[in-house]
Amino acid sequence: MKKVLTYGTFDLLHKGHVLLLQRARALGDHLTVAVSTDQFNALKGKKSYTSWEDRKLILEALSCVDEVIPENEWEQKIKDVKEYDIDLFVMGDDWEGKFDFLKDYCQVYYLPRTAGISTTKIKQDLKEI
Ligand code: C2G
Repeated sequence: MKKVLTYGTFDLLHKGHVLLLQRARALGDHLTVAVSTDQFNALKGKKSYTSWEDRKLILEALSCVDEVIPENEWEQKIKDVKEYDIDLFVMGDDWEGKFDFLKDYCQVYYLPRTAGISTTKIKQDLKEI
């Protein structure tokens, strides 16, 4: 079984997130999604509208997502790849190159981001309604 792993905040889940997750899942047989906790988001300088528990619930409802785990810190990726027996690490290409250190442990693949949509854009557009 080819196991895929990806990370993200996935706040206000939108088409860009779903297309990333569907493409990631299609590259293997099992997709684990590490979702940034509210505490880690604060470290990333992000504040989610949706709590970690609710982001987890929403992602687990997607047929392309097999498992959701917490992302608590930047440094957990190598441990996660080993612990969850990951074959392929996938991220959107806004992260191109940033996680190449994982190539010592698994395949690393960056997928094209979906243009024209982001959680930040959604929040800004909603302010203008
Ligand atoms: N994404 C995408 N297209 C968009 C928006 C996001 O393909 N229009 C992808 C991103 O490239 C990322 C994933 O969806 O792979 C999740 O995006 P975010 O929730 O914004 O995640 P981020 O804040 O980038 O956190 O340790 C890694 C971090 O946790 C990544």
